[in-house]
Amino acid sequence: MKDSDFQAVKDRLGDVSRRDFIKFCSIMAAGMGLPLSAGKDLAAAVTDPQRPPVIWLSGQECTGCTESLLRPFHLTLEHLILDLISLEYNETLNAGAGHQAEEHKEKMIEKHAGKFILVIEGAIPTKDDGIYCQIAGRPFVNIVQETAAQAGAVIAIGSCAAWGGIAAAEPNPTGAKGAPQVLTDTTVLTVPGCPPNAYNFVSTVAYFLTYNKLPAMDAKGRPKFAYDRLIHENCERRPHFDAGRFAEKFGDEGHQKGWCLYKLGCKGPVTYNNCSIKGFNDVDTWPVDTGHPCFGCSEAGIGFHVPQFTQADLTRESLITPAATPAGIEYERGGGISAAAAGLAGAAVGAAAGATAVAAGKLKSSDDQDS
Ligand code: FSX
Ligand code: SF4
Ligand code: F3S
Repeated sequence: MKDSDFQAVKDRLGDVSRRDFIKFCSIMAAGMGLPLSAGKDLAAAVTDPQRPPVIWLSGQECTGCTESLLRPFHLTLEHLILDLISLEYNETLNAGAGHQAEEHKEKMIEKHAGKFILVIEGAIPTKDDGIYCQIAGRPFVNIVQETAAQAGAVIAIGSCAAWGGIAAAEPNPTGAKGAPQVLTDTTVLTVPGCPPNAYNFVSTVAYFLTYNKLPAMDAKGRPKFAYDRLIHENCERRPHFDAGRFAEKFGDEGHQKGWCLYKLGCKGPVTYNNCSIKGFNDVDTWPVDTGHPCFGCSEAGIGFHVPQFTQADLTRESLITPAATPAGIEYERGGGISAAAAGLAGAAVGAAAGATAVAAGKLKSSDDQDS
């Protein structure tokens, strides 16, 4: 990072020293599986005066994605990066409005054609030629298609933009779709979650600015550094799941003791995300930590689709993957999951060998254990 580049942005960083700034970037690099030394490259890229800007389009959504980026009130990495990503158009944050904002957007698109990062927030209604979401008198779907054709990279932030989210829940009256379903000929990186963790988004943007390419993605277009593990694999309540200790009702003894929320409908065993590792914003917490089952908000086909209190189907993967922490020894053994779920679990683990026997034993139904 050049001294002159850092000085040019220093007034926007408040009291943060050059050294601390590089440290922040190194932590972000490590979170993406990069060597700590890559932090210097990230710092140089996000302070480069020539960095490409971000154009942010908002469609059918609640603005929660933008809000989640704004929540930190201490000087945090997210805050710093949001200030530095050169956000040239975002309807919630624009200083101008109406014609003035639209003209500025067009100018920026023209000036940075082929280089700017297009961020899409919100679902894209497609029914009846997209008339159910219009901006400046034009259907959002058309704006998205035209802008994406000129972008250097396209990122869909939030579940709405990634796969339709709440807007696409049955019966989906507006024909809402995610960006990958509309931009079928374009590579779209998705950062699902309702809202997603700001950290995953800013890390992705910093990666693109540094390496001029998007980070490695899974088959659903999600950055692997954040979405390659089930929430259940690293959940702090996992030792209770493995030991058969479950909250049965909100407020019961198990719930008060912090036991596993599987029986209350937790979708952690079928949802890929890093919520259990990387807490949200300053509060550094996540739904399960606060006592609420994961709703599967980031997983297509789960969030806004499978009812909240329906127990997740346990797969072989969710059972055999070792937990990040060993089971505690201070509690007595719990009663196990329901007979129906145990049957599914048994079928799933039956196909695997070795370590699965341990999990299978722990997942016996209450009936089995009583007899
Ligand atoms: Fe809201 Fe974003 Fe949910 Fe959707 O997040 S938090 S409804 S994913 O598009 O604003
Ligand atoms: Fe955590 Fe939910 Fe898995 Fe229980 S079912 S261990 S609460 S992710
Ligand atoms: Fe969403 Fe579940 Fe994480 S509800 S925020 S994916 S814990």
